[in-house]
Amino acid sequence: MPADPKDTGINHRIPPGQTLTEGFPVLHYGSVPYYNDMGKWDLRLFGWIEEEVTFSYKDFLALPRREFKNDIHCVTTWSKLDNVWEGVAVSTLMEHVKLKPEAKFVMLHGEHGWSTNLPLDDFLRDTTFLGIRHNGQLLTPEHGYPVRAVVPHLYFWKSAKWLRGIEFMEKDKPGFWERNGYHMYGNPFKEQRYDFD
Ligand SMILES: Nc1nc2c(c(=O)[nH]1)N[C@H]1C(S)=C(S)[C@@H](COP(=O)(O)O)O[C@H]1N2
Ligand SMILES: [Mo]
Repeated sequence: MPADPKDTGINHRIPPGQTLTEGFPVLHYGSVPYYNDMGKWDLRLFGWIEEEVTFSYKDFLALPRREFKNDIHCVTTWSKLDNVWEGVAVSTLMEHVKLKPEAKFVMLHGEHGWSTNLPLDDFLRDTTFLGIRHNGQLLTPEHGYPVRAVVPHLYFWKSAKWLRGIEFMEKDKPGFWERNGYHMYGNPFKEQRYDFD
């Protein structure tokens, strides 16, 4: 590619076919869950692990959190740069889990049976986390309160809102959008939008 004198250094951060937005669009299938009793909320880790682990909301909030900065890319062609999040690193979460050797893929389960799949190695990246705050504010119900996954190196549909379960799987299986024509992996820099890309 020829050098572009107007390139301020962010062009390489914008994947092909994407347009920047300053807003924060809300996108999901189905309805937004509203929680009025956090005592009923939990996050269950299950599948190919030595022992199932369930975090209550209180347990979850007791996990150490840190700041994450990233860019997000939605398959519907918007990208949003320089997001600042607060969340629990996957490495912190995994201190409570002993993986079995069979575990190779992960299914993230949201509220109402929504799900999305990714390889275990992508889940374990140090850029993947479980977020509770975005740009200084607690996640709104529309953006996934109380806890959403954030997997910034894949299209944003992999970032499950209203996370309730993390399933460790031996074989890859399509989640909700993946069953409906989206790509099994979803690398935005390779434009892996649909399963025929
Ligand atoms: N539980 C759940 N998580 C979800 C979705 C959904 O329908 N249900 N949609 C995904 C899609 S397609 C996108 S683009 C992002 C949008 O997140 P936002 O509404 O915070 O921008 O959430 C993802 N996470
Ligand atoms: Mo999306």
